[in-house]
Amino acid sequence: EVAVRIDSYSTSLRYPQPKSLMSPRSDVMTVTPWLAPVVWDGTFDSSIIDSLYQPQNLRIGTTVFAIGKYTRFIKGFLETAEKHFLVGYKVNYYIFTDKPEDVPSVALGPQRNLSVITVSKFFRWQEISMRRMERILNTIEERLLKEVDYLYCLDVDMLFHNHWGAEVLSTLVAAIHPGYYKNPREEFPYERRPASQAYVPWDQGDFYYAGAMIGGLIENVRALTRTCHQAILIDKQNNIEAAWQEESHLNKYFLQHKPTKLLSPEYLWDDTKPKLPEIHFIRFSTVLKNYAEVREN
Ligand code: 2GW
Ligand code: MN
Repeated sequence: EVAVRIDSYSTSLRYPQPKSLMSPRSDVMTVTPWLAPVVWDGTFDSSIIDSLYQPQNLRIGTTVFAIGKYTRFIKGFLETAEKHFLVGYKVNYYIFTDKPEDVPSVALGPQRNLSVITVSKFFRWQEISMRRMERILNTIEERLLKEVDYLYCLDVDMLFHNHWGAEVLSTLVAAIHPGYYKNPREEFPYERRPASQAYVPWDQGDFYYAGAMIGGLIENVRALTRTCHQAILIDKQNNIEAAWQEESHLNKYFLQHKPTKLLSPEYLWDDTKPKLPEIHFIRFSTVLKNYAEVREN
């Protein structure tokens, strides 16, 4: 049982009283119409969050794919994750790579471990990205169900810059894409062809969610990867590939299975964008990369 045990709360902790008539933020949405919190700076108190989650001795898994030239991103990802990602919690990194000899050794803190999982390289980059769903699903069923309570699946071409802590934990967690949080739904780059399993009609959609972060309880991430992988296979049989590969399928899934917690763009930023006033902290952000160079075979 991994639900938060409120009964274990220690009364020794002192913190400012929550104010019933005051919203922590007036400039951003902090709760969705289905009552899922949207995590922004100012909406949570880390000392309370940690006092709830720390006693549960949670095991948190993190999958990261680094295939071909993307092995160059592992070092920065891990070094900065050690500074900011769920520090103080038991974290297992699972690095999927075709070049296990290129995985650098990075000093890990206490209670933190790393497993390398050797996988083959797909010829098309779209497959490399899309097949993560299948590979995560298989690994969940082979071992992660036994090894972790929560699983977070992240892009590797990223760096942590600030706290990314236990406030992200919930049953099913999505990150709002930094490129589309101000846009009307008609401008979201959903798959618009009805022939695809990822199809979303123009008059539907809550947010545009990023493919670079999927999280939640292991059973919920299992259900998500299973459904998305099956949808990708059906599309393949029908000779159609969704506009943004697995990100399109993920967006269809989150429309039908609402996330229980949303991460604001603080939690998944893009360094090519200027920092905007509502973004108090950039916590995790894409590394600027030379697309042409890193993507050639
Ligand atoms: C990807 C695109 C083109 C050429 C190579 C690759 C590639 C990706 C690769 O050679 N090796 C590799 O390990 N990857 C993994 O796939 C790696 O973990 C990377 O972070 C992830 C997604 O590829 P990435 O980071 O180049 O895609 P983004 O950041 O431009 O894209 C978003 O859209 C993608 C779908 O097209 C995914 O949904 C991704 O999660 C999104 O962030
Ligand atoms: Mn990426």
